[in-house]
Amino acid sequence: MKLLLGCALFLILTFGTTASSQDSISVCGQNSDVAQGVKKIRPNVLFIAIDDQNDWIGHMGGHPLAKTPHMDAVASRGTSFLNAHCQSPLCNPSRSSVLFGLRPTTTGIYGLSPSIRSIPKWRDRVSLAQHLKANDYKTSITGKIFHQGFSTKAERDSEFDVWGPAGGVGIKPAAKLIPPTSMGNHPAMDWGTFPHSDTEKGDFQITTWAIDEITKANPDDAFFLAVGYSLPHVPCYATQQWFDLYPDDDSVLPPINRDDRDDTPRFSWYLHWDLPEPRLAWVQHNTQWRNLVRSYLACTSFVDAQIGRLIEGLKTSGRFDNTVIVIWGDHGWHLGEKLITGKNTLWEESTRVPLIFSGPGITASQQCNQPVELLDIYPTLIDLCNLDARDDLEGISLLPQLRDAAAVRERPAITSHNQGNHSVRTTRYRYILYADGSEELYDHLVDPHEWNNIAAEQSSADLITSHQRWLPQIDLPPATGSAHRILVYDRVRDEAIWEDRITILRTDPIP
Ligand SMILES: [Ca+2]
Ligand SMILES: [Ca+2]
Repeated sequence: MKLLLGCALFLILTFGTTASSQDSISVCGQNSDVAQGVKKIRPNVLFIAIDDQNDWIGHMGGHPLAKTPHMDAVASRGTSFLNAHCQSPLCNPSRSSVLFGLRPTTTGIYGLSPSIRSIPKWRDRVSLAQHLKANDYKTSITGKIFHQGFSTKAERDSEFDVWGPAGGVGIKPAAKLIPPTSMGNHPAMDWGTFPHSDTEKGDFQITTWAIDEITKANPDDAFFLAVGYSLPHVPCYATQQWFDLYPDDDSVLPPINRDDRDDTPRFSWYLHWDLPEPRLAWVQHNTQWRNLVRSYLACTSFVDAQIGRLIEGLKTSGRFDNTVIVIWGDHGWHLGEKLITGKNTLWEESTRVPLIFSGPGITASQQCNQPVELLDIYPTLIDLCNLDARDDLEGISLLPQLRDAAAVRERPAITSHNQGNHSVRTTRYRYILYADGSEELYDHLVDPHEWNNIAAEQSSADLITSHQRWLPQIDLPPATGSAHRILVYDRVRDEAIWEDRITILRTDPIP
């Protein structure tokens, strides 16, 4: 009884304190610290990234048939941000932004290369994991968290304490399941089902490792466990049971507008000029559209089931109540909308992602409709873990919204893709400015699919001005060593250079 009373007093005394920490002790099975005579709780953090996961998550409503009961349960127990957006619609720049707290326009990282650590200015930048480690967290990683690997053990050790399996696709079919795709027949451009077991998949295996890591975690240590799922990134293979969740007919297809690109600037094509991801015309011509959509949905449900296993492992370990869970996708994915598949656009399909928080200090059963950024994860976790604030992060803590989803957040969500191309997403609108000065404006109140570009309408002028004031103040050219998905525009010559190899002229036919 004395112990229980002590615990209750401890909880009363410590909730919401901001004192800095020094010595770790274990009180009542909680991770805690003592500083200046004040004790405080240190929650564990389960940090779950999903590669190329768009808004096709049950409770987000991005696809009416999407089945993700486990993520929906996490959302019900916490706060889900329904208007959350990546800072770049591509793996490396988006993940660099999340993990290091910087916009792509601040680092110049827009492509799949370089890694942020190879840029001298950011070589010693303290990442989210390093900041937690410096505050006595035990940090563990498995699966795809960073886009790039690290070549030496010393480099890996400086990023995380413990490295689990890298995960990835796992078992693959003997040959591609779909016909050769246009634009290079990239091996990753594949999807469908073939005879295999869920246990042979990288995402299953990293989950097993992560559960074991939770189970054996020292109860006196707070842990930061980063688990990065590689699906539904292509190649998106799933076993038949996950396909069976979705009808094998055209009811699974997302709504599209055949004339959708008639009112988007020509420059919008430049952002995805020559990519491995096939266009809608290709998947339709090759009767692959429905197969791709079902494969993507099947993989999302499979990943959701792995998240269910993780949560179950957390509950079994007894650490569930003192663990902050954050689930995020690094950027979205088009599955036919705007006549393309893939990412590399500034539209809703590319930028909108799941962002869900649950755990201690987070109000349950909340959905927040205000625009927020993945960049906000770093400062939010600092607040939720009761760490000292940092003044070098470009995100804003979401703690006010995690307490009350209606708390006002003035700044919109900004997404950039190469220098000069930006989207500003407010509660109601999306404004896009391209490097050549062309623009788009969408009113989500009446146009949730962003089909009707109203930028040229006279009544839009004031709205455009009000959105433009949020454009990034710093807008760097690509960092040295940039490659893959890099677009550079010369305004004087009106020429765009794609990938350092293709000069795009105003008159070139769209590929
Ligand atoms: Ca990705
Ligand atoms: Ca349109």
